[in-house]
Amino acid sequence: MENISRKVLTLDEFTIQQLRNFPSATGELSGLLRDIGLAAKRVNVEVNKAGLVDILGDAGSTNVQGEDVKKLDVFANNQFMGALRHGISCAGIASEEMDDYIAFNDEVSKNSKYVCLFDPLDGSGNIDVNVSIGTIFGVYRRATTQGEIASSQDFLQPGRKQVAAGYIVYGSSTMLVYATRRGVNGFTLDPSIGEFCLSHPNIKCPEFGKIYSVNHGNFFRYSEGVRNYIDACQKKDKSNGGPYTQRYIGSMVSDVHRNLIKGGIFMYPGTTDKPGGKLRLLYECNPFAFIMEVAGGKATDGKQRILDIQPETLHQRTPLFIGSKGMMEELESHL
Ligand code: P6P
Repeated sequence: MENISRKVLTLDEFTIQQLRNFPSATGELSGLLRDIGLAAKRVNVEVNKAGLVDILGDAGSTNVQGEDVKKLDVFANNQFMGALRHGISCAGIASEEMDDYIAFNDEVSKNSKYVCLFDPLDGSGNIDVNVSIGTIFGVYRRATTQGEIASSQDFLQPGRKQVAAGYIVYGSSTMLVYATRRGVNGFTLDPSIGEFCLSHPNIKCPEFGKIYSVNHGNFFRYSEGVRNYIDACQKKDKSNGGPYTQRYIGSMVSDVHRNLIKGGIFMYPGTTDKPGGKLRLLYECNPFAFIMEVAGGKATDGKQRILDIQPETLHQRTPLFIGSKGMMEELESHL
């Protein structure tokens, strides 16, 4: 059966097409991705009107309809949790917004194959100033037996065990990008039909780029190796693959998305006061590390592959260096 030849494929059509190419697949992963796409559309509506809090009411107040206005990241968490709980593909979730994981205890969920970890709205501090923000998610096959209730070892798996990972960036347009081992594909929301449509098939990260992303405010708290690499970036010119430009939005989803598409390196190193860095391993760094490696890039904590780190706790942090393979190898020569 030839693939659908329609010019524009929706996310649902694409995941079903992937399913047709792998008859052994059960369709659960496609179902889970559709559930995430649905929640993303609901979050997108609220994010797009976030600037209207004076009309809609700020978090903790009641809006004109007399409903409790929730903080957007709590709202987003509830949307993704609700969509996954009511789907048929997820046995439980862990989230940046919740202290502990939640195992769904209905029969259908207990028989599901996957668990999902996510940061429902990363960079939510940027909402008030209209800077792009995003959702990040990772999907694992559960480590415990289907039929049992999910437990902590389902969520504390190294990132290399992910079967899928992705993000939604609520920016100038709203995009959903997800990776399986078969590739990375990007879908742009078409508001006229309310569907994510395939716009960036088979994304590959260029081996070299000219963008480096880091918070210079922490420069004198970085290690000597990191400072030497940043110095080398600033000295690039036409003779050695430069000149480089520094781009740092302060919203990880936007910074890493741009560097994935155009080539570049994003760094959130440890500092003298916070040697573990700021970014969370399980639901910020692991999903992006999976996506970047499938796209041909690299992701480390400065010493080892992010995807090889054995998690100890749900919310542990890690330093992160991620991006174009050639730029990462140059960084490693300085560390
Ligand atoms: P800093 C947003 O708060 C976030 O978690 C990431 O999205 C972003 O990359 C990082 O923090 C920015 O942190 O310390 O540079 O402001």
